[in-house]
Amino acid sequence: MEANTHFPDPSQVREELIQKYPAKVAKKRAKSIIVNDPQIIPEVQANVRTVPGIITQRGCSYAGCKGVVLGPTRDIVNIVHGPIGCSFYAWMTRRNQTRPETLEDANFIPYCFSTDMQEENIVFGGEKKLKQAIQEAYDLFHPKSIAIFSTCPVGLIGDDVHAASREMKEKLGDCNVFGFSCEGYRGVSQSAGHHIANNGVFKHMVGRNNTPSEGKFKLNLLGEYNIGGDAFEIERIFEKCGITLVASFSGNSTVDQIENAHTADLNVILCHRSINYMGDMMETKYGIPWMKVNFVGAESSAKSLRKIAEYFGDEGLKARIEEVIAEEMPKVKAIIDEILPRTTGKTAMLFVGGSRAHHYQDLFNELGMTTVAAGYEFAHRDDYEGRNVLSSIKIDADSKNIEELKVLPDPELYNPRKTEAELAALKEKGLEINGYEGMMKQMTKKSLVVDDLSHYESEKLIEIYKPDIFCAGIKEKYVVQKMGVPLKQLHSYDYGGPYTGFEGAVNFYKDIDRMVNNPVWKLIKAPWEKAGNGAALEATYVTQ
Ligand code: CFM
Repeated sequence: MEANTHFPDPSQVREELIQKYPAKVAKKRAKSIIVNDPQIIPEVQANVRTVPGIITQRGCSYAGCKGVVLGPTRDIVNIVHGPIGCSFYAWMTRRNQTRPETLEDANFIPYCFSTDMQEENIVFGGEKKLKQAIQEAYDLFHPKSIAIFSTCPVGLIGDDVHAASREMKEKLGDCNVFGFSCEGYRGVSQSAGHHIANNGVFKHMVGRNNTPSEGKFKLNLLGEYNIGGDAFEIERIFEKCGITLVASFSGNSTVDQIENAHTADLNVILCHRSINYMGDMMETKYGIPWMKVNFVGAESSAKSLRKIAEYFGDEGLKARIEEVIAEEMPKVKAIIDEILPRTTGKTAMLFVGGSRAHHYQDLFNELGMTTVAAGYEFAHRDDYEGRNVLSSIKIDADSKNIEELKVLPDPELYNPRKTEAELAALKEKGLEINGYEGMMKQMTKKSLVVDDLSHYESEKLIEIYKPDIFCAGIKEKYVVQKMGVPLKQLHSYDYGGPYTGFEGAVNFYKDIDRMVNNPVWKLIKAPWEKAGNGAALEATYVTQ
């Protein structure tokens, strides 16, 4: 795509963004605000602590572990060990959908399990209460698995959730109980929680069920959490193509699937940030290669399917996939042809967690729209610059805090699915195995890349660029819309979705068309605009 020349000078924008900060803060933020060059990708400061006082978009380690990775599996009872607030705000807020096969199948997603820690538990310890909670959940539901999530006070008072889990697992006999030390403060963001979750799922779940899985082309879908039904659409496509989905980590998934995941022959990774650890660990222990794919965008979906076919190297599968693409694409094309003239030339900004700021650029490209600025809340340098920078990433004290599992090939189950020669041949064909090129390579020259965007910076960016749409989350939504710019929630999708695959692409085109072409935005005046230039705005509050 052509470089965007009709936009403000990004170097100047960068200066403007940091101008108001104290010198020390400005110096730090400057390293995370980068003018892109896809040819010579500059270094982005990422995965470092947010400066105190700055309003960040980030969440916590507990959110990444409990909410993101473990939350979407429907038949695990996820007990939060902590004060009730940590559960209330984590309860069903991510729109991860699930579809039990029968009405009798376990589905605990609508429930909210908490030990409801009180002051007494903080002073005298909460392990007794935790064990009681595990027993109560078991008696009520008889789940296959119970997972325990530590909130901040648990780490502070030293409750041993692992010992309590072990004890209860032994006592109950037929329930797999395991704990996570995912206290909110464990890392600089929810990214730490992803890593902790990957370690726990790998240690306590994957490999427990060796029943061979059926099917000729068996894969796991890693890093797809079925927000707004995304996984349902991918499942539909796989089924049509004759691809067997052994397990999904973890949208629309079950305990049995994850425990059996090591019987698949390929891992495809959607969200690299949250689950790449699993891909690497499964490769080392079981010999299953992983491949980065993207099912966000119709073209990207077709490309990803072709990559899968190439990996399996089966002519029948290749032909079937071409048939499916040929069947699905005309429906997509009919819609995009109608919408494209209305969206072409418009601009977007994307600031979401760790993957979508990259993936959704494909859908905006399909709409003829340019992403002028994008960034992640909590991703690492490899998600920006590509995995080839992995060896040069400095491991700081915060990262050291998170356990790196020592993984070895399994003496019985290690079975390299491809020989070295086969892998080399695939590489030769342009198939990147265990690789990810990151977001910046795909973005235009002189677009702006901002890591851990602050609230102040987001307002400034909008003021300067006046984008046609801003993509972020609920915390940003109404502030941005009051500035007269529509905000699409890319975490929860507002009330929409699915946005993956072919049907998802159509949904997205229609939703974005409705948003960027709605005349209502021109009628909105921000409070300061209404007050007139220079008029001071005051907060109003009630006093007694
Ligand atoms: Fe991966 Fe996600 Fe994302 Fe993420 Fe998230 Fe999410 Fe996200 Mo919200 S796992 S990194 S921690 S794609 S919850 S489904 S939307 S910030 S960009």
